[in-house]
Amino acid sequence: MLSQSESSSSSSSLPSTTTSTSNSRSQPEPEDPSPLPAQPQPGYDQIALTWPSEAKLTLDWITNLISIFEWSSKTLSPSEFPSVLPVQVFDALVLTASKILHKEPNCVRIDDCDENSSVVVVGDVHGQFHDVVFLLKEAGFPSDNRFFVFNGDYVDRGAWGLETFLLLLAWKVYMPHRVFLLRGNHESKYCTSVYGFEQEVMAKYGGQGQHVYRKCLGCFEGLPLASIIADRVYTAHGGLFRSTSVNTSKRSKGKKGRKVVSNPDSRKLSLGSLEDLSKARRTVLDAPWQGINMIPGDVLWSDPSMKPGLSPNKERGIGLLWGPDCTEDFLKKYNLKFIIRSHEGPDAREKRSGLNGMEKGYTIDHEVESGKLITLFSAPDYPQFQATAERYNNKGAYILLEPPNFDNPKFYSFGATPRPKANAYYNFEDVIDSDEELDLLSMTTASGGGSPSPVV
Ligand SMILES: [Mn+2]
Repeated sequence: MLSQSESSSSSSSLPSTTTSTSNSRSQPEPEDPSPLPAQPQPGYDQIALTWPSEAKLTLDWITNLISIFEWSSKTLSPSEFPSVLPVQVFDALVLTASKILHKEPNCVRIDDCDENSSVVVVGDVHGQFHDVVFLLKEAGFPSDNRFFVFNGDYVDRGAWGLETFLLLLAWKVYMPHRVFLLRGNHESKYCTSVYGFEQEVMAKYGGQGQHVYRKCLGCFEGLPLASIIADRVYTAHGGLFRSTSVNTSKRSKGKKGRKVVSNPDSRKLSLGSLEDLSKARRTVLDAPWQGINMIPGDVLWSDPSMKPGLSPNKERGIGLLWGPDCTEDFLKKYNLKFIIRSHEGPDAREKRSGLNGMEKGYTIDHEVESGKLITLFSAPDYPQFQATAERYNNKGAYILLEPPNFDNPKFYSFGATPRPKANAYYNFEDVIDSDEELDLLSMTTASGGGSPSPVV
């Protein structure tokens, strides 16, 4: 094994080993060329992927996609990407996946796992394609007996967001009831316009870039927000969310007997229910930060706190902070044992006093009577591009949930896979490292998504 596992009850002990990987270099070095999927010659259009008839993807099709993307990422310039993934094949893949995703509920329930099954949970991967491939090979590919839940943030910052997202969509199409892709805050118009994915798409598809980018945004809107695994584990990118039910005590009778609803902003925050979550409108380009449809913003952007209660997440400018009491209330109410959320890498954790760092790829944030809150981050040596010479050298991690109850998580940490040289698609020297201090003005002007929701 390249990595070690440990149970959650001894989370502070074992260091992870990384015999085959390196995360101490400051300059990524290209790997030796891997075995080629075909014989790419000058004029490599013979290795262009084709869409199978009746959209019947196979394991061979996906392993070929991986090989081709590994090869193209180290051999071709970004503008040559359509020669391996023609826009027609992109269209077919994204359309097929979008149809499946849009039909899923806001909170997908994974309850057909049995005594022969395991469930792998994955945190942020941020365009680090080679690390995702390593993770999939290490954990084992999705199969009838191996479920995968990805907690979002597939794109941005890393140079291969498109390859990463398309690979995961291919798995979704191939095994729609085994692979679950949840939305992250970066699967949005605002984030992708600031942190590189939009520029990556334009560099790779040129004149067809706007079309490709729009199709990706449409697909992002279909991604579900949360999952519940085996009735024991809740997962979401950010985490918990507020209640939307009207608090009747806040209503009072007006002089002429009309009901007066108090200003929604002054309404006291309370923890939302799974019913509230099921009713949220998730098909928004950007999660609104005000108005009546606040749950998507909470689920995608919130962070845990050591301070009890629910409060606005002022650092982020959107979402909530929730305390251990809220974790306990949520777990107890739904008879759950774990919350697994993601969203905070080593850069974000560096600035959060009272919470552990992200060196191992995961942290236990709350330990309460009913269970625990875990943060899981799966992008090692993150961010790929960094203005300072000193790197975080963080490991990524994934979690394995096993029968009989799927509520005794095993943690697997792993180091970074060598990356081909690549240029960043955003100005990483100017853009702040984490998502703090969300620029609400540019969010509003970028897409209108931040403006108050329309009346529904
Ligand atoms: Mn995030």
